[in-house]
Formats: sequence, structure tokens, C-alpha cells
Amino acid sequence: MDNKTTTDSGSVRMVPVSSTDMDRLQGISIHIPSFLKVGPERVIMGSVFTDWYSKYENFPVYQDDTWVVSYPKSGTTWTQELVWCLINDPKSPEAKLELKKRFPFFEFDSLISLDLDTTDIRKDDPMCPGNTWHIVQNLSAPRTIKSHLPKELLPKQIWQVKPKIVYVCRDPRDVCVSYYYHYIREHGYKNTFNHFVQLLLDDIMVYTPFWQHILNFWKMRHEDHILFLRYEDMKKDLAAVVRQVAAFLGRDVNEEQVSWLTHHCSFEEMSKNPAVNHETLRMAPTQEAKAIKFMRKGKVGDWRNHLTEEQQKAFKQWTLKYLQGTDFPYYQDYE
Ligand code: PAP
Repeated sequence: MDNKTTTDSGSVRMVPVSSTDMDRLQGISIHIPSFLKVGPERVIMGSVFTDWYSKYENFPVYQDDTWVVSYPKSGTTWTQELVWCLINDPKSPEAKLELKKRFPFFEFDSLISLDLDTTDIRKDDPMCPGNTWHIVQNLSAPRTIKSHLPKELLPKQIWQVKPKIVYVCRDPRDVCVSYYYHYIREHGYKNTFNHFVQLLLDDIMVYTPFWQHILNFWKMRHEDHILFLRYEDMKKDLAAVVRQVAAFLGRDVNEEQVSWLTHHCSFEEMSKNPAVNHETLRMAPTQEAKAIKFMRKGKVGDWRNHLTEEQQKAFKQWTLKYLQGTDFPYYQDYE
């Protein structure tokens, strides 16, 4: 790779994606003009990431932080609300504050270009460039922080200080569908669903490689400071997951609280809760975007309504290729 086109930030090498990949990524986002492959795992990030990474890398981490980490569209918001309510008083006035303020998205500012048109956005909204970083830096303890960064790009101190990390994963087929609608809603994506599927399967979608993201946390799942969750388990028995997360966070909860939290964090309740339903977060000014809600369906298996047989086969091959030789037991139930 031509050194002139290599932009390093902090201790990580960042290389622009190839011109072939750039052609495929062209126009997927009105906010991301070009893309980079970052670090040894060649994680795809928008080019704005370069300006932020040295800050992210050296971000101070504290023992009493709690981080929720995931590949996008895996149930992050759901997990965040649950974690926040277990650490704080869910009936306090703070619980009504928007999640993006009490549980900010660590690298949000690196996903949007600084020339984002903010005419329609409140100046104090975390969506205004720079605001999220300000919120993250000024959080009071115990801090709760969301990130989609893969293991290798999270702040270095995480691995020394070892704060609690709740990692959540989801069936990649459902992630793909949810991410596709997300890209229409937030990024003004206009290409086809099939084009989107291929970007994900070729690991050139933002935050890919997908399987490395999951497997790196799966490998650490027995460490005391890591809790590995699955969206599908939360759907199946949320009360059990509430107890599991409470135990992990060292919180005593009685059955009445479990039942309250299970109700509060249900899809129906979260969909109508303005603090968590991200109704104000819509960054693409298109008709298609307006029709999509952040709290879209909240189901397991919506991929069945979207993936052709051929796409299902492609997912199967891709999944088996990455899971071969691992002990990760999920999402291989392809008939
Ligand atoms: P993010 O990457 O933008 O943070 P994230 O919160 O990880 O998104 O995922 C959003 C998905 O979780 C949406 O899935 P869908 O598009 O398939 O509908 C959203 O509906 C779903 N979700 C959010 N809250 C809940 C909930 N309480 N129960 C079930 N699904 C939920």
C-alpha cells in the first residue's frame, strides 16, 4: 500500500479502502464521504475516525465504568436501558433524560462529518458534531458508555483497568436487515438490499469484520469483567437476563423489581418511551427515512421476510467459514 495514502492516528495504522471497495461504498452514507481500514483487523470506519482516534485511544477509563459494547443493531439500546436502570434509580427524574445523554455513544462524533447540516438539530443535541464527545468527557461516576468499536479499537486502558463490559450479539441475518433500515433512516442509503447484504458479507460495511467483532468478546466471556449476552436470549426470557445482568453488576434485585424492569424494557414500552426510542435521531432528510422508526420491529427472525434463498446460502457459507474451528455455537441453524 502506498505510504502517502496511509493516515496513522495514535498507534493505529489507517489505510483508505481500495478504489474497488470505495466504488461499492460510494453513496451509502450522506455523512461519510470516504472510508478507512483501521488497525490489524482492518476495521472499516469513516474517514472522520482519523481525527478522533488518538483521543479515543487515550481516553481515561475507571473501574466503576460500565460499557455496553456490540456490533451495530444487535440490541445495544435495549441492553443500555437495562444496565442503566440497574445501576441508577429507574424512577428518578434522570431516567427521563435521553439515553444518548446518560449513556452516550462513545465514538459517535467519528461517524459524522463535521460539515453535517445541523440546521434542524438543537444545538445542545448530542447529534451536533462534538457534543457527544463533550458529554462523554463530562459524565459523572459511575459512568455508563456505549460503543460499537471492536476490541482492538476500544481505549487501551479498558484492558488494564477492566471496568465491567456487557457485550451483546445478534443473529447476523437480523443485524443485516436492521442495519439496512438504519442506513436508510440515518444515512440516506439508496442502493438495494442485495447491495447492502454483499457489503456486510464482504466485511466492508462500517464496523466490520463482523465475526471478529463477536468472537473477540466471546473468547473473553469467562473473564470476571465481561458479560456476553445474546439478543435472542433477551427476547426469549428477559426476566432471566435481568437477573443475570443484575448479578453481573453486583445489584440485588427482588422479583418485583425484575418484573418492573422486564416490563419497562419490553419492546412495547421502549417504543413509546421518548428517552430511549431515538425518535429525534433521524439524520437523513428523505421520505424513506421518515417512514422508518428506530424501534422498528424488535423481533427475532425478521430476516425470513427479507433474505432470498441465495442470500441465505451466502450467509450460511460466510457464517460457517468464520465459525469453523471456534466453539461459538449460535446462528448455525441453517436448514
Ligand atoms: P444501534 O446500533 O443503532 O445502537 P441497537 O440498539 O443495537 O441499534 O439495535 C436496534 C435494534 O434493536 C432494532 O431492531 P429492528 O430494526 O430489528 O427492529 C430495535 O427495534 C431493537 N430493539 C430495541 N429495543 C428493543 C426491545 N426492548 N426489545 C426488542 N428489540 C429491541
